[in-house]
Amino acid sequence: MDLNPKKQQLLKALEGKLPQEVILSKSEDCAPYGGDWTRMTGSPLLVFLPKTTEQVALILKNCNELKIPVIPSGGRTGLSGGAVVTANEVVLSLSRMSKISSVDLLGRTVRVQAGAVTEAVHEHCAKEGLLWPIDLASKGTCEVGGNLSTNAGGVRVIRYGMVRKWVSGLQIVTMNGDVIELNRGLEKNNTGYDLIQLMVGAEGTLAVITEATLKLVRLPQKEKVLFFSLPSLEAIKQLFKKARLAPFEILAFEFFSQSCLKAVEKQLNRRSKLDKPGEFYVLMEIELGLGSEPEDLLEQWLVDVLGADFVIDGMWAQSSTERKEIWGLREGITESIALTHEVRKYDVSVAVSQIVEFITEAERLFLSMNLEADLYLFGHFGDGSPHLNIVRRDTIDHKTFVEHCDRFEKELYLLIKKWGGSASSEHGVGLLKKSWVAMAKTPQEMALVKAIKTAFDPNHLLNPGKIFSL
Ligand code: 2HG
Ligand code: ZN
Repeated sequence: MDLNPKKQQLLKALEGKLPQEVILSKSEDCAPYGGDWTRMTGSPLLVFLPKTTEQVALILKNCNELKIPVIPSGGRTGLSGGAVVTANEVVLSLSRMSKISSVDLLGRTVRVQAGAVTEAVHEHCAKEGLLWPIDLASKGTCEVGGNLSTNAGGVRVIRYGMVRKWVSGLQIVTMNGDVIELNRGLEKNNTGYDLIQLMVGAEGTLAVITEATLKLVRLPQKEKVLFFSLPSLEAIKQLFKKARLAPFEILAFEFFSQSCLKAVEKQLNRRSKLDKPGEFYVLMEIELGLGSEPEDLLEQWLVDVLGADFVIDGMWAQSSTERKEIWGLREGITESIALTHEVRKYDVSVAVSQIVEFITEAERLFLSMNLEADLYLFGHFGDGSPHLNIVRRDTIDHKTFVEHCDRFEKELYLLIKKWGGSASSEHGVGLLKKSWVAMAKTPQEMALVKAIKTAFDPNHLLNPGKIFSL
């Protein structure tokens, strides 16, 4: 028999008020909800899987009264530990609230519940020729509530920006059980503080998002995927300059190093279709204009680029299968590296115009420290957002690896500061980037942040310890 008094009190307070299937109490049933893709994990006190906003409100209100901390949970694909259980908190999973309403064609919006899976929203809106333009490798598992709470990025930020641009209404529930509608999907509503934008990126520390009105765009019509091998980072910059001046819209401009490609090729057991390898690769997705002969313009551009000395090889996908194959090489990197190795991840951003200089210096720093680890470089070149994955060599154990990474991290954060960048470009802060927040924000800024937290959640019970410690 489980004697945890808080657990017994909460179950008693909710007795007869919630259907049985909403509550998981056996530790083996709760365990999968304790962690995320960082592989950090903890044991939830209880897991709730509500089906309605009223149930969310009831759970939060009772937890508040009993002073029990709550972790809101989406698809748990985060890479910063934002949804990880650390001290036996209750987990509130929104996964069973996954309804997607019909698309509002005039308003170009769709109303969804927070547990809707991102890819399901894409498929739903595609039937109307529309798109919620958030595209990330985890789209088949991550949920809209998590996307909003972390202000997710992804591979199309260069074209559409981050998640915060694509929401015009939120329903939230505060810790005391109040249900609040924010902005009601209005395009224009100039009435002071924008609480939606405060909720986006709050990582579930202020209130729980239960529904959202998402803004949509026309589905790109004529997409093309191009793939290049290049000799250096400087060459990527030159290609990017050419692409910026080209007669088409860039939807994605992603890069990765040869070691990343090799890891993915090994895992997928197939080779890239480029004949000549390079130190780096670029996947570029574009949308052709709707005017006459756009393909001819692209062909001319490609011939010109392939003739330049900074490109080793290049191709353009000839079918949707080939397009998916090329995207598979980019989207498979995280998994391919993590499957066989222990990894420490850095999700950095600097001004787009300085990305090459920054990566060069970061790489130099890494090599100068002679760590028993390898550096895998990839990410969103066109957003100034490289991912640095540090991979443990077999010559050291886990403990030594952590020490090596901690040493590197200190220096890396100083470097990021020097370049005026950020140590969390798109993965959020969670548990892993807290030292960066403490270092990057002034005491005055932190005091305001903490005052906002206290205004929403006076007992400090929502996702405690994430982003900052109180
Ligand atoms: C990506 O861009 C994701 O693929 C994951 O943000 C990055 O694994 C990583 O470090
Ligand atoms: Zn990324």
